[in-house]
Amino acid sequence: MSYLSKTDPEIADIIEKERLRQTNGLELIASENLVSHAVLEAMGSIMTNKYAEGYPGKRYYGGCEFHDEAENLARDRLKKLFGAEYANVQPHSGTQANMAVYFAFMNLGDTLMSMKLTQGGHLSHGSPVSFTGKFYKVAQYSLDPKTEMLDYGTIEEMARKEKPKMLVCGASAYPRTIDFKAFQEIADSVGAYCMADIAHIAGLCATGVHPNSVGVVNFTTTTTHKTLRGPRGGAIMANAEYGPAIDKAVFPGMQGGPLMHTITAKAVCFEEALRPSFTEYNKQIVKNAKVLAETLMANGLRLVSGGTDNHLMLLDLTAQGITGLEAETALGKAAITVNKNTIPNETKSPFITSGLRVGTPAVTSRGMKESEMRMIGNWIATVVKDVKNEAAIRDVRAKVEAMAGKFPIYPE
Ligand code: DSN
Repeated sequence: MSYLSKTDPEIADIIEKERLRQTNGLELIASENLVSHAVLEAMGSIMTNKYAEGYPGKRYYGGCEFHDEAENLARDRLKKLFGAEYANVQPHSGTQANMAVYFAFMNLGDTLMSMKLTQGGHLSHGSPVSFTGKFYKVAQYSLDPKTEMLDYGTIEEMARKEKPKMLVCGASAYPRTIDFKAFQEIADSVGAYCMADIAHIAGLCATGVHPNSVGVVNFTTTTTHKTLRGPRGGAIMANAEYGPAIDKAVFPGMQGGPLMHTITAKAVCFEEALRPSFTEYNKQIVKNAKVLAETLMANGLRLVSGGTDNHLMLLDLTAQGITGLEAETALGKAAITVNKNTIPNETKSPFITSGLRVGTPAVTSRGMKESEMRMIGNWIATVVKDVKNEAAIRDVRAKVEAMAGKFPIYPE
């Protein structure tokens, strides 16, 4: 920040405060992560200075030869990582990746079938407050009320009745394995397309820690900043036959100039993800999540579906008599960052909620392992069982900061 601190000390100070927050606390928001120095460098590079509307070899601006090289590398590395025939790395976000697939293969008013937001789905899967709920007819499936897991029989029944044009699988708060093959089979049986939004579990899918959706379902969309540990952005993968329609839907369909510094940083992230150490990292994310989940349950807390198979877990705080908002606030005071989250059959608003979503990607990036997860689980339990006990919260905060100090976010 040597330039910024001289030219704009106000902003430099804000960034420094955020650096300290990330350094001294524990980031347990399931959709967040810590990128490498190399990704940061690419994001902050002169690649931001260029317009490159179009695609490699067919741009609407001159001087794009090195941007072509960067975008080609990003696409090739992403294809290699997931075994995809086709990739588009231009979507600015996961929602825009989803939008491009819908725009490419659906007409306005067609039926979109997906998981309900309160059951773990995503806003861009058909919520009435998103364009998806306004442009399309939406049919939404829930989890099995007993197991709190996906019930493929019920989903198949609903698909037969609703006859969707697009069946969406993937979630933002589902702690269990998703059977992509089953979803594609259901879609095939009713003549629908199947799209998997793997934003949360992309790193797990790329490394075989969770089954891969690419090559199984028609379209796979993702973000690049969650378990993939790259810059904030989106991407789409599919079989080659779908490529031209998706390319057109992204540009010029819904975006203008691609963010070339982000695409360059995506290329860096995908190369990092191709290394064996990234597989070890993703295995550790899941091991850590399992231990954290067991520790929370051993402390008497209820987890939706009774555990986790992936990087996240969902706490149901109903028995504690507190809301997700109260728990998030109390844990925030203890320097543990989490987010309140709706749980299946939620009775409260999305701003209050009865649950908390907790994930291990960022703390695993810092090198924390099972023993740290046991401590973190016990600290979370201490706070959420007694959210008004300021002395106990202060005590947990001191312990959190001491542990965080041993795991720097950017060790030299
Ligand atoms: N906001 C993301 C998450 O936290 O899961 C999804 O878009």
